[in-house]
Amino acid sequence: MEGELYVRLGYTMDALYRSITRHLAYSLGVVPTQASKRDIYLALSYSVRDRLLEKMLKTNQRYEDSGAKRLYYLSMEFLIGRSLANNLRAMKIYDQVAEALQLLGTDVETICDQERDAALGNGGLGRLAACFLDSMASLDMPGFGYGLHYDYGLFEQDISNGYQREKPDSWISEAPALQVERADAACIVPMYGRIEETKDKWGRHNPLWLGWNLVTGVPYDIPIAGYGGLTVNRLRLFAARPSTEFDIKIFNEGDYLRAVEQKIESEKISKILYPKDSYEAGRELRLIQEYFLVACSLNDIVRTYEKDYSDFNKFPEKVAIQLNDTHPALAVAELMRILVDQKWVPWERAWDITNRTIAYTNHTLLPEALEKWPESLLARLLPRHLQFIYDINQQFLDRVVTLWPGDVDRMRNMSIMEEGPPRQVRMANLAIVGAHSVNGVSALHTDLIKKSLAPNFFEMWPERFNNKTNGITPRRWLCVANPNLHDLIEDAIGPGFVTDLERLRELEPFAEDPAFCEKFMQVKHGNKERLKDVIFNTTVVEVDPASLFDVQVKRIHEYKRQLMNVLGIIWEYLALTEDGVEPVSPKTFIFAGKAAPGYWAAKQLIKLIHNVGNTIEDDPRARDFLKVAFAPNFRVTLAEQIIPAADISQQISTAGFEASGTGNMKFALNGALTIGTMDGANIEISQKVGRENIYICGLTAYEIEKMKRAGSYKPKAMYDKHPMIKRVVDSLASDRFCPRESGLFAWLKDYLLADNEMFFHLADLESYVKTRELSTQEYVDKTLWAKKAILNVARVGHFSSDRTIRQYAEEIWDLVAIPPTEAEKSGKLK
Ligand code: GL2
Repeated sequence: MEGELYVRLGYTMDALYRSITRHLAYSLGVVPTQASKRDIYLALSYSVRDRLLEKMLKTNQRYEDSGAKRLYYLSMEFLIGRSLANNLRAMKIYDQVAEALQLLGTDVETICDQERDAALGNGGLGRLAACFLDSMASLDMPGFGYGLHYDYGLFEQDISNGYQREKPDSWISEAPALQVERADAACIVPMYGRIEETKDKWGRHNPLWLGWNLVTGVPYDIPIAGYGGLTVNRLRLFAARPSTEFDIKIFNEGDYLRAVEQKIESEKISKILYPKDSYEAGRELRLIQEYFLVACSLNDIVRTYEKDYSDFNKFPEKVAIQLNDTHPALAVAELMRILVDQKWVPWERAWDITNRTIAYTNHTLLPEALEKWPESLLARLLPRHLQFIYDINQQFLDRVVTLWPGDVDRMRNMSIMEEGPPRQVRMANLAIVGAHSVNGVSALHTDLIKKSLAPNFFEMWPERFNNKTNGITPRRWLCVANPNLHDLIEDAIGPGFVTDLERLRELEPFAEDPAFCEKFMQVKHGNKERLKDVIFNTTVVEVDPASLFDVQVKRIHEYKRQLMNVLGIIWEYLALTEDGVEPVSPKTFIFAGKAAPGYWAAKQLIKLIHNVGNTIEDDPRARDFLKVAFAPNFRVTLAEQIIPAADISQQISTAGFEASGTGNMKFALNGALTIGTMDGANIEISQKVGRENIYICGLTAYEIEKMKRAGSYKPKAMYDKHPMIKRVVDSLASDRFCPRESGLFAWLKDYLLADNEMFFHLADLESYVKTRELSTQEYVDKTLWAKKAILNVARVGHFSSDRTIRQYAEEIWDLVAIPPTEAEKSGKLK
């Protein structure tokens, strides 16, 4: 029936060809023979959008008819990357489109390559949100994303003489082809102003929030196609606009410039994504952004609910709100304000509704990332919200006092307000108090939340805390990124595993099948060949696909320890050139990642990686064995090219610092072997793939914690005792890697030898280098390697974001799937 269904859906090659040429003519005004690649890309995107929107309307109708509960995922970041190829795969029209494009004299890869990444996120947290949207749609769940429509996404990274240079990413200048502006659903957001204490007609305390400024939130919808293409959900991104194009009053007063200024001031809110990963700058505009997201989203959520219900009794049964980190924690105060001030729900009742609706995910334990905002700023920006925060805190602390009378330390610790000066609002405490569920993102991370981050809260509400180990969508990270591996697996175990990833287990017997191993290694080699070209085109470094590709790609951060990787490379370089120890296989070390623009140490590391690479390349004794490449401008699209080509995946954060990691999962799914510490989800990955199929090194989180508490980490003693550690560290202090910029890396010696070196580089170095050696030795044994790599693929099905989302749905949201009707499936519905 598939053929007939495709005709009905307009998914045949003919229909798609017609649709593309029609859009070329009527949306873009060009004839096919004169169309540029960009024209064809747009025409194809519009053709896809037509079909997606049709399905989105039907999906929405289905949800409405069912009266089902809806989940809203509030996130400051959605790191979508490109959409076109993903949508073609989801709708299963990739091959038809490929044929249609051939008729237009081009090919599908070239056209998909025209798309710009939607880089509306920094890293793991934003990409997780994107994977979750994909999973909710693929599981037919009514789950929707809410975020901000930034004009500028994460900056583009250029490398100049080894230094990072940032360039603006004007995402908006090439208007994303998929989005639909929904001016009809715009909302008004108040901010600033003052409180007037009044009494209502019964003489009750009735504070009024007056004199605010207004900003308009204009939604843009991006359709999110589930696999199979029948369920299409939506990501709604809000752009800030002035409440009227120009303030007529100011304008009429003849103050044209002030009117323009006010317009610019409003639009500033959604101008740019803050480029810090796991870190908060504490800037006023950032808080305004967070509030703007919360206010627009809740307005939309409440409005949707009120279409069907006249009171709020059923709100928690029909609405679930997930806070992606503390960034949208003001939702707690905003929902209270809407219920109490606008809907006249009594305070206690409103609190019960709020608490049963909202859930919070913590994504990091890094102290600098725990958001706190000055009370004075909140008092100015959101005076009414601050009153709600005071009231919430008072009620909460009253309970703490009842449970632990006289325990002042505990109260101080748990309070939403932190004593000053300056007094601050602790957003994590607000989120924990306001939510019925608090979850971590890996087993270790959740354990650390309970034991170190929030032990008092855990003691008070143990049932509130739970774990949801992260996952990744196999649609993007296998089907789109590595189609040849996907096809090879499908040939072996049959279709269906893309939506049921545990089925990859059926691959296990193939790890012993020489013919399959051979094909598997061929796919890897093909991916390495392709990456070789990408690297050459962006760096002019020429890498050899026959060498071992050892990859570390992620944000540059001290805790992720790119520096330890570099120390390992220097170790191997010195051993080779000074001690005559040749590595058993030639190796290519591939790095990529952005450093936050203000993060000096991270930017120095980028320079160090380049310089070490250059020194090795200039050294005839070394260049045939070791190579270092830094691929610039890491983003989703580059990850899709690098990950399928990796032999080794480096996941070497200091244990206890990486909440979960998700790159680790993407690499394992693509048949790379992990060198990793016992941190985040690495621990669970090692349990699933088996300790013999992963290279674990370094101290555990508890060992590190113990050493920290005892003050027993003495890196200088390690340096004195271990000659090779000494040689490696001293080489940094010399000008060996910076002959033209004398003294550039000298600081690293002091850094590494300080007792308070937070990330334990030298403590783990020897264990790390030994583990690397072992992995290189095993790499040379191709049969052994293929077997281990295949077993990694076969055993990481657990880390599908479908599994994660099912757990959220069952254990936190109480959300059920609303699958397509028979009529939708047959394509007969009009
Ligand atoms: C992060 C964590 O650092 C990372 O370990 C985790 O995998 C992701 C998703 O849960 O969240 N927290 C954070 O603030 N960023 C992350 O990537 N930016």
